[in-house]
Amino acid sequence: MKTIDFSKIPTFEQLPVKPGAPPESAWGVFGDDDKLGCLNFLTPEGLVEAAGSVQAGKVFRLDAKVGFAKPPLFGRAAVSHRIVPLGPMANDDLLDNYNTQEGSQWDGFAHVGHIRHERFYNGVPASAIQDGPSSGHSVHHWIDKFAGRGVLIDAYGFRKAHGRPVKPLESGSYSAAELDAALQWQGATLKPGSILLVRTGWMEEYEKLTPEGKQAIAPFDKVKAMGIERSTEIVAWLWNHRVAAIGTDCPAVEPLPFDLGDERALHYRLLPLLGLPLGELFVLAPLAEDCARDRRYEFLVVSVPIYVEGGIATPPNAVAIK
Ligand code: UVW
Repeated sequence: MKTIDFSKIPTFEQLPVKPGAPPESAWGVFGDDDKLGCLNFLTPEGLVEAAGSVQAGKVFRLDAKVGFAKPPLFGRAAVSHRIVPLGPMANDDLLDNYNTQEGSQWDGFAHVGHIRHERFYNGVPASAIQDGPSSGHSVHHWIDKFAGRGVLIDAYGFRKAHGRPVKPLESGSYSAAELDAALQWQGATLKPGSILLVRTGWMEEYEKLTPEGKQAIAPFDKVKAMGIERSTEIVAWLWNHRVAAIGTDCPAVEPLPFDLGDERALHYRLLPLLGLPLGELFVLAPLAEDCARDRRYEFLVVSVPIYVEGGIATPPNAVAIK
């Protein structure tokens, strides 16, 4: 973690700063060899300040249990847990077939490159994505960088409180204006260098489905979800607020279904262009309920990515502490 001078960071409107970099890209802002992207907005000062928001001694786990999605979404492999006896009084574990994106996850920068520019964040080519420490991008670069101020926007709770219909398992979106309105309703602010969590209600609704219902919505072309609007406005809003990472309780941060050929997809604009980690399938309801009770939507977030050199994505292994 490094101190940064936020006043020297270009606005979204000033991007790109690097000659030849694609429009709307933050390539070069944090250096040509940067592997952290917006995680650079998490500073030692921000972390110390966030520690001050720990006042009640409450810990909220943000990952669902491994294997919660049955079957995993988008055709991903299902993990299985086996106990391997070592001796009469000793055991090990085996997690077979573990896909780091089978459930709650941060998408790393090697997960998705830009379809037209054919580059990953900061201009890294596909040929540089490989197994091991020399990969062009990897979640192992994040293992000691992912802690700081967390802010929850309970977009789902905001709509419900205003008597507006909200169907998390249907396609729909939250605009920047609505996120601002929800923040105001909560009495919260989004300070520069925050890990932003947005509750859409998707996980809670998913848990209410029958096994057959879960099976039916699992394929990529069948999943529907409320999410963050696919718009230039929201991309600018995230960058100009210096959001360090965005974690949601829906499957793709953005609404589903989405067209993989659509350049406006947030997966293309946020991961490869801005270098913003995307968090999906987080557990946010217990945290949201607690925030509504004490009207405190700011807390410490600590996420410890899996230490796999060359890792594409990671379970968040994250907690919010109040
Ligand atoms: C999609 O691309 C829809 O999601 P994920 O980040 O899980 O691959």
